Amino acid sequence: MYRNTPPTIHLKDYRPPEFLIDQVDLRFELDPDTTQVEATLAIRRNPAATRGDGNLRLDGEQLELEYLAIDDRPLARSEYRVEPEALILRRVPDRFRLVTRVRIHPARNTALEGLYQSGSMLCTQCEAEGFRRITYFLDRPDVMARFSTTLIADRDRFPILLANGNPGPSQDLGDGRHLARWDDPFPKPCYLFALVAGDLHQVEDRFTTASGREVSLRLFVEPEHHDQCEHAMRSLKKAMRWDEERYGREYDLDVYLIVAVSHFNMGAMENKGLNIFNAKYVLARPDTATDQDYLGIQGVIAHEYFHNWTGNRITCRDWFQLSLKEGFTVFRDQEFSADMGSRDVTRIADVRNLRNRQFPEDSGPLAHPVRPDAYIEINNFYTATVYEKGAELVRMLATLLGPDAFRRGTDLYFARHDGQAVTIEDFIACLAEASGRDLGPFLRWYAQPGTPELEVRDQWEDETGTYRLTIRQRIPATSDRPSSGPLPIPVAVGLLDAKGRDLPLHLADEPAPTPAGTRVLELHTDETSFRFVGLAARPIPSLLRGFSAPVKVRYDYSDQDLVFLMTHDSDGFNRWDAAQSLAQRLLLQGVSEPNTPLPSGFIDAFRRTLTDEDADPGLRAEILTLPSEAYLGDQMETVDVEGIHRARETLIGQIATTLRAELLATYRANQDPGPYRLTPLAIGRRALKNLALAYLMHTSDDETLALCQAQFAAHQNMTDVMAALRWLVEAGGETADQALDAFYRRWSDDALVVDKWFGIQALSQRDDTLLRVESLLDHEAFTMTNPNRLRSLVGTFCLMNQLRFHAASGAGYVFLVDRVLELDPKNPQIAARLVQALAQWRRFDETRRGLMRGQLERLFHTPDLSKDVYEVVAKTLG
Ligand code: 0A1
Ligand code: ZN
Repeated sequence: MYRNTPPTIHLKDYRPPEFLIDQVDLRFELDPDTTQVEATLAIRRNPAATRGDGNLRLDGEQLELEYLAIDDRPLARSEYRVEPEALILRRVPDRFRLVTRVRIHPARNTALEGLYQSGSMLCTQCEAEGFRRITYFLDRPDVMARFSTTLIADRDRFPILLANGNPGPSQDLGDGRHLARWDDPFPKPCYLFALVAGDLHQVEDRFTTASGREVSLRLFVEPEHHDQCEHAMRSLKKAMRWDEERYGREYDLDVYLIVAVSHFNMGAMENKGLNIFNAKYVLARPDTATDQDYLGIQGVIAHEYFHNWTGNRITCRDWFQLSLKEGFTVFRDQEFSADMGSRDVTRIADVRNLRNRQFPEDSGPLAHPVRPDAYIEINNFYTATVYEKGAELVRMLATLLGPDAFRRGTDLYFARHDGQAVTIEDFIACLAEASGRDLGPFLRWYAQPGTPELEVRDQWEDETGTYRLTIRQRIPATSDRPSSGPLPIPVAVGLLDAKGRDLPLHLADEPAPTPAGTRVLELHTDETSFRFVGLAARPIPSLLRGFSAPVKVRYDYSDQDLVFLMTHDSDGFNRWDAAQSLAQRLLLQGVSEPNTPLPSGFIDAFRRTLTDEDADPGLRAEILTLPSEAYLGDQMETVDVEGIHRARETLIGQIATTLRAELLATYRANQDPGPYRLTPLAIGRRALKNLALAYLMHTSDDETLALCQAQFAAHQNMTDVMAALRWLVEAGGETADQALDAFYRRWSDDALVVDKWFGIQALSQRDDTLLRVESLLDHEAFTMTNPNRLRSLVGTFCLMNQLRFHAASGAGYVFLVDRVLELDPKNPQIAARLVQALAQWRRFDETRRGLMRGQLERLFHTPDLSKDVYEVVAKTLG
């Protein structure tokens, strides 16, 4: 139990800051045990704010104040007050220079917020509110200041000293220490502050911007990773060029620094000029990283780079506007990835991720709008809704405006708001002004939680050759919030003839048809009808192509329609989506009536896709991948954990047995003995081959087992090794143990690969998985203090293994809560994320519901929970 319920912060209470800070000069004497931070702040009253009580309240947590002066005059005890989370200065002048000196303890910082130690280096993480653990400050994004940073540290232990901006003079201090100065000319909020000190290997490259500026690009990694940097550097240069071409955005400092650290709560951080990355999103070599790792690195490197404009040059007025920078930046990185790789496969991966993570969030107890209006702990709002649904909203805006008007809108946004901290309304206003469209109603998307549903009906009139589509939108009622009114929704559709060709689309009130292909229909009211004329026969509709809006579509397709779309649709995304819908239907039928025969044509469509040499192998692999157990669970009123598993295994078995010859042929045809390449084709071929292997291993006879073992032993690249290891582990017994031992022996020195080793064991569907996971807690390589390691074992088991985590005994739930209680005092951010494994508790049968509820209550009644965990538990219990 939280002794006093922590306060809720509301968007409606936003007030401009009473004071502004123009210049910050920081001086760090760095040491892992005790670091001294001296801050000199040029502070003035904000003319745009109403006057308060004349006091100045600075944020500060876990700081030991040593010195305090205004305009060089040390303050008397009566002139200030130190509280656990603030420093209050009484009756300050309208304009003054404040000097504070505090002591902090990086090596004791296990929360990894503020200044902390990772291995032998020191680094920072300030978003959202970590800067207040470094020095007293107005820790809010609408206070933008110019920063200079002076770093002093032992030269041998910390030869590299980095901070934001451009490098200034450095100096040997003669006493074993050295000093480096950094100046950032761009005003920024303090959440973008960063420093790094360490003994690091540097990889350097150059980039010439479109206007001819030379930028030095530097990547810093722990020395043993010196040969795992190439892909990150290449990705950075591609992202820099893409942002110039696509958005007209150039880089603005002389240097761009990226540091890979092994202890990091999230993926990476866009600190101005000095990005700090979870090493997982930097380091790659073909023998250590999978294709998915490579793509993840490319996407995250781009994401952080794109933040330089969408987040840094223009930032958020307050944390409720988080999606202003995150939604837009995710949209930008998704489009970049689509341009660099296979557009269909990229889109499918993004939508699968949205459906698997955001849709459940949006229908559960933690649902919130893309722009939340209240929070207890802002760190809990770095969510799939703010990020991924936020990106879908920007995508819809881009679709509604079209590429030219959208670009005019973003140009206007960058020109008008450069150097400012703004709101989502400011962004929308620029898009509206540049396009001449009224986007007022679109703001409802930002305020309305829940996934809208589109009910689609159609009608064919043979005599007139008219086809009518009627689309009704329904916004699910979420708890306390009334629907905000109809949403503007772009619905991309195509109509197919019996041969699968796209038809010209001629709406009744238009003089001429648009050419065959896709067109975007717009919904603005609760129900809209579209009448297509001039058709020779009833068409088959291909709805919501490319997933043009984050909604659920209900349309009464027959099994045959879905088979047809899965094999014929010109829209690759919808081919996949039709396959998903059909597989979902069969699987859910299989749960309730286990012996239902497969509809005719299903296996045939699978066979055709498997052997369709003309289609992109990556897309074929996606089409042939069945929906996950968790996704199927989310489609059921009450999740039937074992029923879903059984039905899915049965279907996989049927496919594997019937198509064994084709699967073997596909496996062999897509072997690639050459050097590792990262082209979409090479990635797609590996995906297809490993999908074939997964089906084949389901029957696991001697022949397929030998194939799998050979692939594992050949060690061509980590993608193939992991694919093989996964099924060897699933095979169990000695086969599994030998493979796991060999893998660990080979890779025990590479932390990111060891994470994979833990993860694959936690993912196993074998019935002893929890026991194994529990014993792995005692493994020499396991530690709770590294978030990657913790996620790989505990996170994978609790969040990605529905079958075993939700074992009917409830042992998984007890295991989870034990870990959360252990972790919460050390790293509340990660603890709060783990608790979310229980968020869907109401969706399960009565027994499991009771067991989960019991564990949530156990948490709720624990004294001194962090705000982070308290908020998640309280909202989950409801
Ligand atoms: N802004 C970063 C994500 C991030 C957020 C919070 C963090 O610590 C609490 C760290 C990183 C991004 O979007 O990449
Ligand atoms: Zn981001």
